[in-house]
Amino acid sequence: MLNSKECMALEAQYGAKNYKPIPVVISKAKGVFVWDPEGKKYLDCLSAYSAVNQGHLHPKIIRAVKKQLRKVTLTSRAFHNDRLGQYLKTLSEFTGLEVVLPMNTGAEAVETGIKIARRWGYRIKKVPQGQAEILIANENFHGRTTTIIGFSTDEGSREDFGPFTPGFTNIPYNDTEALEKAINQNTIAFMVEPIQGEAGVIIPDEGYLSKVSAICKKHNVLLILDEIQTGFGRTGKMFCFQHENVMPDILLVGKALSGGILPVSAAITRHEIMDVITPGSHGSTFGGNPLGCAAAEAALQVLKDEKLDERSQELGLYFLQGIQKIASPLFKEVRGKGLLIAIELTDQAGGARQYTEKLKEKGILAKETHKTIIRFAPPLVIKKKEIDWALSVIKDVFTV
Ligand code: IF1
Repeated sequence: MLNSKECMALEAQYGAKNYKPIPVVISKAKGVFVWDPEGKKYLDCLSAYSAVNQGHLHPKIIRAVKKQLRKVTLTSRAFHNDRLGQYLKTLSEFTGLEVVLPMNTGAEAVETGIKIARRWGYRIKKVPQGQAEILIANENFHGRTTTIIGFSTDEGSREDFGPFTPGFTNIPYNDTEALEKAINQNTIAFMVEPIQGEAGVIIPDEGYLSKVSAICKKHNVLLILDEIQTGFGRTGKMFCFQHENVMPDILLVGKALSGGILPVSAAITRHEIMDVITPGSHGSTFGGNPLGCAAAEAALQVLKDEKLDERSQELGLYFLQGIQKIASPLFKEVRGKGLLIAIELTDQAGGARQYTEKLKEKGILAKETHKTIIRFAPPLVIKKKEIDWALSVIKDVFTV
């Protein structure tokens, strides 16, 4: 078995340098904890960017996957498989929407949402060919494909990757007036994150989503919610839109949909919208594969059985208030919803990276975003006493 140094050296030599990871190698995980090859134990406060909300290697999900591994893993959609239908039913009922298009990664779900919306725009809303326009928020993060980064406002993500796909217009986030002003007769959709993750856990004003929803309805514009990061209990409800009693026209999900076992994502909508998708117009070799379906069905069951949305709400508030109480002069703001929490540091703090590295030394894995923001998003199965321990470490690291 390789030690941490050897693992990192191999990555450095043979891997593309598209990441700058915290210098820790994870070789084993269980629940909220991970271990490095030397046996050092860490509390995972990132959850693979909210993909392991159910905790690492959840026994019920692992059991379901193992069972499926003895039967069939991949059929392609050229044939039916005996897991897909039941899974689609479970997911549509779980979300309150009607019909699912299964994909793998989050970015693919986003691309799928864009394709559904455009076809709906031309065929149902009757926008002139080639004129469909989708509104997007500034500071968005929806993935890494060339189309998606084309409407990113983050230079690091898009620099020298053009030319980009036309048909997208950026507007300010958390600004319903800007939304209403930007809508014209060719606007088919507004795609938005209910909380902006990569932007630094930016929580919009209360009422934002419900106003957005009303504006979209009024102008016959589809509301596409990207809940790839905020979905499945992360913010204290199964979906972030449930905080405001709205319903998206198209819901995009991924990450924790499979409990972190496999890439499983989906675009979910109503029949009247999904019906524009016809045989041959979209698909994926692995999308809807029986192994992914088995993992996802079990992952959804775990969320329900263990009421992870309620846990997230309750323990998230406890964790958030605990960090706020530390009241370090290095904190500019501590904010969060459910177990999606961020500390924004003052400019005097000198950058977040030194603190994420110190946290790592003391046994907590968290990741900085945008130089001054540290995100804490542990698996939703975290216990109060583990949060208490985390709070003592955070206090230690930020005491000046
Ligand atoms: C990376 C952040 C998280 C997402 C939303 C779609 C996708 C993501 C709202 C695409 C993915 C990731 C990808 C990851 C970093 C990460 C992230 F820091 F960028 F913001 F989660 F916090 N919509 N988010 O957050 O999903 O195709 O990756 O499955 O390393 O790029 P994907």
